[in-house]
Amino acid sequence: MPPTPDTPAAPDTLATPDTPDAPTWPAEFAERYRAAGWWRGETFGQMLRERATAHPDRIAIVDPATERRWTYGELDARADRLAAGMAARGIAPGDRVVVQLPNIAEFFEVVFALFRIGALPVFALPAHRETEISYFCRFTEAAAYVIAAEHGGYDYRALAATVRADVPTLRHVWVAQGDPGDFESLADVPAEPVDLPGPAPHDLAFLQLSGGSTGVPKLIPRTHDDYLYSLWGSNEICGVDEHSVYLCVLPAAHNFPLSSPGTLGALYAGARVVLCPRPGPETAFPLIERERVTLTGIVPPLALLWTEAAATTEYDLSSLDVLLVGGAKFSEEAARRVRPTLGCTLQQVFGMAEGLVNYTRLDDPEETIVTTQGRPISPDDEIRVVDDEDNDLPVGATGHLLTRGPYTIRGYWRAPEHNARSFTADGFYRTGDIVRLTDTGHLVVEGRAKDQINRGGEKIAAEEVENHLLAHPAVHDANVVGEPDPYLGERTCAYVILRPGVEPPKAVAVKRFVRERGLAAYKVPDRVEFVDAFPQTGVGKISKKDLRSAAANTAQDHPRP
Ligand code: OOB
Repeated sequence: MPPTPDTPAAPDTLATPDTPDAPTWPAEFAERYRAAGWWRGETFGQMLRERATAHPDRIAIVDPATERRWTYGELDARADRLAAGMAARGIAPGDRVVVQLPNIAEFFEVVFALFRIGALPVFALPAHRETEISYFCRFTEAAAYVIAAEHGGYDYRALAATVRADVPTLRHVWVAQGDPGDFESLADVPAEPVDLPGPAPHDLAFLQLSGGSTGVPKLIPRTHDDYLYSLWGSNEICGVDEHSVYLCVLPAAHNFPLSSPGTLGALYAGARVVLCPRPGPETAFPLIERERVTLTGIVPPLALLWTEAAATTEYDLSSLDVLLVGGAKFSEEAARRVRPTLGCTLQQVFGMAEGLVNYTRLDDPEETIVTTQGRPISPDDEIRVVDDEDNDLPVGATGHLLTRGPYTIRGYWRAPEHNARSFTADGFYRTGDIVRLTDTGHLVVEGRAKDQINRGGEKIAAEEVENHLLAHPAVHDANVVGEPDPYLGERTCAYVILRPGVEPPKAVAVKRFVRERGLAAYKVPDRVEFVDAFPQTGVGKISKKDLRSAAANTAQDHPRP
């Protein structure tokens, strides 16, 4: 066994010091969470080492696209060797490394190598393009960027070349799969393991992306202590143990498949992770049969597809015990179809990368499972449902959800102005969700106050897309809203006022313009409508509420092609 790179928390490091980059839990909260046993004082590096020592030959990761099966011992050794090679190339504790990988085994090798160093993965999604990646690299002053050469017909090396030319801090681009072109292959980085001091449990582990409602995404700083709690807390609720097999269907970097209970929860339990290269039933169902998958997590539009396909599938899905559905509201009718068609228990998940995760419990009555979005992981998750003036509302009333707890952040990374708005003075996170609490303590999501569109689980900040539309020379003003979609739940509609006297562009040209600005495809408006004016509120502000109902009416008249 190579030397242990992580040192346990020294007794004098028990506070969670505010980092210069983000506020963290006040000492009395940190003490409480430790005393309650939520924060166990471990790091991801130690966690993997312990599992690898206990059962080195057990399979940890199955990558069906390349027919690789890595044991815990192998994953651990790979993480050590990659950490040594990255450290030799100057990656130091606290450095940020943007990781943009599809669902391939290297994702875990890279992430655990960075955890061992104490460098922070910044979790980009494969759908992100130049606009997003340049921003993440620049804003985090990233030292490195990890990609696959190609995925889904897209060449990430071209993207990396542009970004590297743009961002002076970016010293390395590593290509984890495929021809590295002008960059270094990740396979050439590993070196003989070295003794690395490693992070402390209260240190930051990584930066996750917020769905956001502002012009640019905010970064979410998660610590080893707090994230590990969300993993084992989820495992207990979702029944994950060493016999579980978790199928990772959604992009691995997203908080839901990462931690609810996700791939990292499965690894925490000493279970097996199977990577699903594409989310459709034609890829997932054969893998469920072959690998005897016991649980997985998907978004509502996929759940619709899966339940439809399950009715006529030839594949044996009988190993599947639990289907987690979350990321967006799952309709009651669709929820009712899960057990009869897939033969497993539905678990609704209402979570957020900022922290709080709610689950329906496996032994909840069926009515609770299909009509609520669950209740929090922790007895120390504090939930407030408030009116517009932050007054607490009685149980059963609908209002804004505020939350605070042992795995909910106290502030975004390097964003003091946002933090003043997104958190109360006493540290509650303003989720932007409109909810109702039932008398059993379950939450029902009733809507959203934040200016965001939830397109089948993919979050789009209206302001971000509006800014891109405003860059079009013919556009005078733009407003982006969500409109109902039978499959996605919501899709985007952009209302645009054109400049007088210009040649009016076609709607498709406006969409193309947005796409060509290097934005993730899911953010390109589904529909663009030209108008002469926007509806206004009584005080003369633009009424997004009226735009939303106008969009809903049109959507009803013109269903999706
Ligand atoms: C998950 O995380 P994010 O950060 O992409 O998005 C969080 C937001 C929530 O604030 C809420 O607006 C929405 O997504 N949401 C749901 C929902 N689950 C998430 N809205 C209605 N019903 C649900 N079940 O999406 C996420 C993170 C961890 C686990 C699961 C989902």
